[in-house]
Amino acid sequence: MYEQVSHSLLNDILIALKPDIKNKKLQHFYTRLGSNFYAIHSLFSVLYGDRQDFNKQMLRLVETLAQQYIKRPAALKKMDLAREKDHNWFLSQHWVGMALYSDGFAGDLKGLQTKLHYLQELGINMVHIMPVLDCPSGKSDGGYAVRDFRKVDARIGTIKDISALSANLKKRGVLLTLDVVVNHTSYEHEWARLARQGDKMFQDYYYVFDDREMPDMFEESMPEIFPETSPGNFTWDKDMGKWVMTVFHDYQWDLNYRNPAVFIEMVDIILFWANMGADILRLDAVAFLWKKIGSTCQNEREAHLLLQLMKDCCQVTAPGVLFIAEAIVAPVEITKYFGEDAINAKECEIAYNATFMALLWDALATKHTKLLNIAISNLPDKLERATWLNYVRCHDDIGLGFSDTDIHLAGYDPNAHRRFLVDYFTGKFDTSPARGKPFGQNAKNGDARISGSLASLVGLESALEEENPDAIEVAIKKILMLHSLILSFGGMPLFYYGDEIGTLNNYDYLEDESKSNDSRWLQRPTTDWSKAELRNQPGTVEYRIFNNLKKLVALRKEIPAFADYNNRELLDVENPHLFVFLRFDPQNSKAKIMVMANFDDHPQSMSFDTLHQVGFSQRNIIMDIYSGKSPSILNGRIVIPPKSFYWLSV
Ligand code: OTU
Repeated sequence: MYEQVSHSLLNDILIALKPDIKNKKLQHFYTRLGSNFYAIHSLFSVLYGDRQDFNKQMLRLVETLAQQYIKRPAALKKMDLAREKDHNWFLSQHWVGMALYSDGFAGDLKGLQTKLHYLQELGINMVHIMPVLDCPSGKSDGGYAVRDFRKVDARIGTIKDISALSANLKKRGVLLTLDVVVNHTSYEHEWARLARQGDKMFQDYYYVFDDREMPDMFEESMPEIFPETSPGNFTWDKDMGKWVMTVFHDYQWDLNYRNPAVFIEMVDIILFWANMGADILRLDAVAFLWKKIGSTCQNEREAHLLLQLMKDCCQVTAPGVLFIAEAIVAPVEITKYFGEDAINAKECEIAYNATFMALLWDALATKHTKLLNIAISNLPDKLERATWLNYVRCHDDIGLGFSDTDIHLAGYDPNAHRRFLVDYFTGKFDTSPARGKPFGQNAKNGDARISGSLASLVGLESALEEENPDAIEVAIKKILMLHSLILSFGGMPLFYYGDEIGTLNNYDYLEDESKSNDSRWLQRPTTDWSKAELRNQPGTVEYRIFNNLKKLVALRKEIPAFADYNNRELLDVENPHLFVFLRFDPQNSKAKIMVMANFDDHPQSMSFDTLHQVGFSQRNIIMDIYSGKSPSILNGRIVIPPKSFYWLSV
């Protein structure tokens, strides 16, 4: 029955389309629209079905999809067709990404083009260029407070530079990832400006209230995201004489997706960037898309429906483009952003594996892998056509979002344990070499997160200061071990710029008033290219990190068992310092890799029987493909040195 309603509406819409659309030959567009329309219509009805102008809004949406399809460059349309045929292309072990700020990395977008060879030298073939759009200076949130969704920030270049960069990357076979900040705009965005001038239509683009009645009700259940710099979730706007919802900074206004006009505008923007040549779009802060009194205003069902709808719309116009969900939320919530009740990802094909990231830091601090093992074995299975973005560090803080139940199971008290981790990484203990800083400390509930660059958090900064070669060696080992895990876990590894040469904390931000209260700037470096040059000089820290990572990247690409097909088995090896999992190739049962990591400061071992059980029977021909050596075996146990890893194969 329902299909019939949707078919008849689709027919009406096709008749009503503007002549400039109707007169075009849009065969592939119509095929895709036909096959996705039932889903689009159903989702749009659930969200906006009670509106008088529902059919008109549906028509506007379809027109938006068609207009952007017409504008989509022929080369990208060709790529769409190829990717539809090979729709699991992104699950391959071939891809290795890096996230970077174009200004921090290379001065600006033009500069970035001159440094692509450096990324390729390391083996990077996916680049996430951190937000490039126009933001008010000093109130930019590192690019996440967008003033104009179609204008590149003058500091780093122009839209032409993006086109040139995108074309250059395509020639090199490197994927381009760009951000779309879907949850909020800058208070200086045109919509916000008009709202401030009293335009009711644009006030309806945001959550705007005359008095504190509704904001107070929302506040009863909403947590604070930036408690130090932007406490509360609403800001009084003098010009408007009203309260506006600002979940992040007071200059970031939350968009109101109860208004279909907002949804259609954002779909238009998503498709605009798809048409600029982005292969992957990182949708920022997706957990926050729907606000409801009585809830935390995160992970609401409607937020998922909106994402499914965005995906279905993108499927019609630019089906080759993937979405990354940036949802730094509880482990059980994250997998929902792949889309529930489906085999194929219905929302975002890729999601940040924030759980794994935080667990790696936990294992590093405790030297124990109990929590890591428990939490990974409790991680829900992903959908078939979905994959993780595995990372060690990024531009944000490290949030300690493990589940309390898992922390209990590991034998810790959740609050005390989280406190310990913050203290450890901010160097509060004599035994800790870490040089992080707290971020987002909340005096009301004791919450805190951690900032700092990878190198400074693992102790390289303090080791270099002490000129202690042993400590330097340990720090480098930690950097390599963590990367060996994100490269082998299953999913796309995402390096963070600077980590490949051991870049330390950047303290410059303390001199800048607009940044000094946000410790996340510690981990947003300006690349020192003379330091990067040292990667060519044997013996230097840069050489040791860069070249070993390069080797790991190259090896990963050669190992089909590292592609992501739910082909990982976590092994219980009865040693609380080890993290061990098996990767296998679904196409070839003989091609197996055993990944082992020892988080302890002492050598650790596991029984050879465990390996035997999973098919590593002949101990004499087992080899670590990274070092090219056989691991030592003592009394029937395989031994792994401190802060080290193996990629074992037969
Ligand atoms: C994202 O962050 C960005 O990565 C941050 O750089 C921005 O400040 C923020 O959005 C606002 O645009 O929304 O779902 O703990 O992890 O704010 C997670 C803070 C986000 C970040 C969180 C995150």
